[in-house]
Amino acid sequence: MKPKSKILIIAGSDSSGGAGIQADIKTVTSLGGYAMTAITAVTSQNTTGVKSVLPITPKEIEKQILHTYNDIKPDVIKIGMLHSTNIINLILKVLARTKFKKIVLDPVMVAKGGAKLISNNAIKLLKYKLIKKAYLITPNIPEAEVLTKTKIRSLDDMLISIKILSKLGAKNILLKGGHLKTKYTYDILLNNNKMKIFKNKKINTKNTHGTGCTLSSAIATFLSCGKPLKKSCELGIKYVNQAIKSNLVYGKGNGPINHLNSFKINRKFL
Ligand code: PXL
Repeated sequence: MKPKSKILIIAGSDSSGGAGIQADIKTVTSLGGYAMTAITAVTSQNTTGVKSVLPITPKEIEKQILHTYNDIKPDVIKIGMLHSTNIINLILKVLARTKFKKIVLDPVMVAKGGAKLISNNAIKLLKYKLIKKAYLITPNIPEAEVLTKTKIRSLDDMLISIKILSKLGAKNILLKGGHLKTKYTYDILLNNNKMKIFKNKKINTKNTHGTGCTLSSAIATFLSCGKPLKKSCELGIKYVNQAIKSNLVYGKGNGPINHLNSFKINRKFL
């Protein structure tokens, strides 16, 4: 099978394989895309928590991006964990010098076990400089709370928060509602001043490590092969839900989802 499109992933490595660049590559590949990578940081972690984070130098990240990009042009860029102001400044510099078509930015802040994956100053830079460059941002509720300085406890709060987020300049926003303690999960897409709410039955499991990375990579893959934004989000959410439903139960903590539980979707939709 020949890949349908090419995606460059700029993100951190998760040694446990459930989140980060490992989740991104698995997602893009299982949905029929070609994954390229620029690693921003190496984390040592397992399902019970993060042991350490080693940032890669901006110079090395720049080389990974430009050397790859100058040879094989990606259709879409997915950005995940960025970690520091140095790394975000580098990404801003690279973006100014290249013609990336579409950027899907997952504003990664905290790992499932609570470890911080980005510094406070870097959050400011992401908020005021990088978000503007994105075609789509995919914050979850804790990330949206930080970015909007509001508390989100309900679907109504999400609707208020997404409007505040839109002032930061991203073209489109998918606010993910999985952290709310509701029977259903509500994910809201704001696109051209129009809201679309994706409502899905919540799957009761602690094994959801890497869902955010997976969703943004799945959406990036669907976009990269020409699907419209709303359809890409709908299919991305379906893919993640299928992957959660499989319930692998690996490890003692918050285990990974099953990226391979998707071939049905692949055949049906791509
Ligand atoms: O899920 C957010 C995330 C992103 N990137 C890396 C991670 C995690 C969570 O653990 O490890 C590298």
